[in-house]
Amino acid sequence: ELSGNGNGSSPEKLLAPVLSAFWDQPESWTLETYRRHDGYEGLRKALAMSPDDLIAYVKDSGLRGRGGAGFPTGMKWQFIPQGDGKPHYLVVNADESEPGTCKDIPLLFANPHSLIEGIVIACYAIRSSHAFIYLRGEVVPVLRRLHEAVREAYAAGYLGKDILGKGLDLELTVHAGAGAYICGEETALLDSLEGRRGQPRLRPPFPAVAGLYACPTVVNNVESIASVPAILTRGKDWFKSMGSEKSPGFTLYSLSGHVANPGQFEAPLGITLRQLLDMSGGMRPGHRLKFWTPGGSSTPMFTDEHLDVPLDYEGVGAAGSMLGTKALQCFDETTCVVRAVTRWTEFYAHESCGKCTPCREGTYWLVQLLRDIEAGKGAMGDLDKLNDIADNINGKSFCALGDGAAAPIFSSLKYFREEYEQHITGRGCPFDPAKSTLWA
Ligand code: L3W
Ligand code: SF4
Repeated sequence: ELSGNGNGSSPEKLLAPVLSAFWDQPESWTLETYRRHDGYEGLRKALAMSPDDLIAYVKDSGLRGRGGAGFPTGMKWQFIPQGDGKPHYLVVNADESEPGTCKDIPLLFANPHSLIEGIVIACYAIRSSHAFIYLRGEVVPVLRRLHEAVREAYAAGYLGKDILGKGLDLELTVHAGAGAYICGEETALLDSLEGRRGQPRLRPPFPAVAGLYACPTVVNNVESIASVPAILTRGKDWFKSMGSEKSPGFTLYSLSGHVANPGQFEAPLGITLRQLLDMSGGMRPGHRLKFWTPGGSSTPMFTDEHLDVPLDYEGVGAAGSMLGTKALQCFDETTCVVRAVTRWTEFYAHESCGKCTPCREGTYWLVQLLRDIEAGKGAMGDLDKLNDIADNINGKSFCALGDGAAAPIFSSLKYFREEYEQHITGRGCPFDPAKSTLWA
């Protein structure tokens, strides 16, 4: 793995992993290994501060949510009202399901104690005595490992009553979801956790005001919370020395697709895909980049023209997309863009929760049109129809899933309209699926 060490952003200096620092060590997931790498030292520092000072410290570090939206973490903690007499909850969103996104699950598998330590710190800050981890249900080995890490943390006095003799009590519950993408949306996740069908709630009120069991709740992504202990042990200035002013720190980038070495690469925010490819071995031999996603399929796609876009919230935003979950799915020239977009759209149609009409009906129509075009049964007018339907989903749906479904349609038509037209005039797909390993 690559990562930033705060020495600047030239690639050769990006060589000190943080969250992934000891993933390659035997039994990296145990408490013993974690303690050998400053484990739970951040908690000691946190408990020496007042909760308010701790929130201010995390806010000052500039840490932003790693689940897709980039919302400032300290600010979210600060929203939790104090002295309201209600229970407060922390809910960790570990329902990682966005196509291409694969950072939280490996992090939990290799280093679960970084999350548990971050949870204790966050709960101290927001005065919560019960936290939940909502884990994607399909990943049973991760669930087992997480249960074991939680058991270790209880036995060592990092969870339970009077943590580290500081009078802090905290229960941690691990909950496995049942395999619905929509349960990664924070309010659907809360409904699911409460035992109901997972469907988004109207916001406002945001979870910070009325979340789990209608009580003030912080919902944070796994990577956001797991990043907090290192900020405390190494200091907020160290964290701010990486990345850019508005997007400071290090992060996990997930490289996948037609790359020589797929996997997690830890580096400062603001690095470019060109730098990441240079350091990781590039595209598969003999092939070139055609299109890619900066943050999973819900973020508008980029092309090889965007290789030098800084991968931070501002840089990617200015170039017309979103940093999202930093899931860099790279496709080479053997890939049919229509086929890739069809596959993603089938995913959104399948995962649409059905609550609102634009998304429920629109994703279904998009799939019908895309399948026809890919099969050589499309008409030129279908391209405007695709745009029109996506336009009626985008910004008019109840939650972000709808916007996510529209993003690949708009961006692929923007950059590859000719390829769609080729499918229509040539009455079929001009690509040979056998040449693209993705369809094997
Ligand atoms: C209190 C306010 N809280 C905002 C909180 C809000 C939430 C956070 C961000 O979607 C994106 C989405 C996906 N008072 C508040 C407030 N908050 N205003 O801040 O909120 P928001 O609405 O900007 O985003 P979101 O609903 O959290 C997340 C994109 O991420 N995405 C999806 C990734 C999927 C996964 C997965 O696989 N599980 O992470 C990828 O790009 O499209 O745009 O906590 O409560 N005034
Ligand atoms: Fe459900 Fe889709 Fe509407 Fe979200 S946008 S509430 S997933 S139907």
